[in-house]
Amino acid sequence: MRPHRALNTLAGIAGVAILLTLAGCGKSPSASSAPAGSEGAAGGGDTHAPLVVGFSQIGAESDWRRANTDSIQSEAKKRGIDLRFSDAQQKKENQIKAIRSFIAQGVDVISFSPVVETGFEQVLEEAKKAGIPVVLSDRAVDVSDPTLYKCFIGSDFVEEGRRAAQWFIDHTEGDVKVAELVGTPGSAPALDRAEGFREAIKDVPRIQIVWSQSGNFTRTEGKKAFQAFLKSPEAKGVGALYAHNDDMAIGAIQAIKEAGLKPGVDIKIVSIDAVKEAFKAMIAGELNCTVECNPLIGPQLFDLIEKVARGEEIPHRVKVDEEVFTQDVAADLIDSRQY
Ligand code: GZL
Repeated sequence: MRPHRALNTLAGIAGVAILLTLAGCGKSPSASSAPAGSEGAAGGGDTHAPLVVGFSQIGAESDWRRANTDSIQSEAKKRGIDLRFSDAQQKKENQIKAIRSFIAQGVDVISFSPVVETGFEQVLEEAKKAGIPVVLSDRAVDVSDPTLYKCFIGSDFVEEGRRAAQWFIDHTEGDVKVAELVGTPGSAPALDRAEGFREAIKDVPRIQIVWSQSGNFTRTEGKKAFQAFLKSPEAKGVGALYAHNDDMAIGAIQAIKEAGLKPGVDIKIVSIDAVKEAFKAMIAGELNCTVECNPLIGPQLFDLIEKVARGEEIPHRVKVDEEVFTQDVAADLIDSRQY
């Protein structure tokens, strides 16, 4: 069963737990504050030794990811945590290798953002056998045993897909043919953003997705995929693009302009993340709406990790609050955007 379905049934119960827990998380826990990399036995066991956390990051594929990495690395530094950070270059096998290395190093807690939902069961079993708790950051895994990880902190990608569709429902009339640039195939955000969008338009027959292809969450691949689409017969009559992230939308905007069309006008565009480049595109009238997906989860993530290191209970699912931004507010808000 895909994680968000299983976990949503517990959402209500966990809701109060989440609020109570995060309230507790707000206080800086009494974990050691020794500077990162200081001497002393690794691990939270000794009150003076820094907490040792192994983190496998997906890569640096988008502005969102780079902001997420900055948030994680800066928060670990601020808390004096010994962060063992690994960049997987968007490859699952690199993440599995990194997690095995963290197990061998005997870190206190493992955290990672799984590039895709499946294929991590075995290595998570190994971490559990080694007694090392795991906290998922940003993306979920699809595993049969939910005890293989202590918590998943990240956005509600299905809701993000619904919100993207809602912009087209509210701001278009008549028949709308939609092209979709999909994120990394098999990843939680790609699967869930596709699901949420389709759920929202299932009772709106005038809006139909007529083309769907992966741009792997990158600007380059998004542009390449959309260039090919614009040259194909499938592009006839398409007046809308739904991109699973801003980077792919920005690549598509370049392709649309090179094809002599007006992005945001000839082809209305809604994407997800709400990075600064998306605000610039909205100010230029080239993007119509971006649905926020907040990458700045470092503080919440390490609140949860430090609680786990102290053996305290934490909610199995923590959602990140987010908004929707449109052209009319972009100029006022761009200077306040932190990523
Ligand atoms: C979403 C995150 C996605 C972003 C993309 O939480 O996993 O991965 O939407 C990023 O920009 O590449």
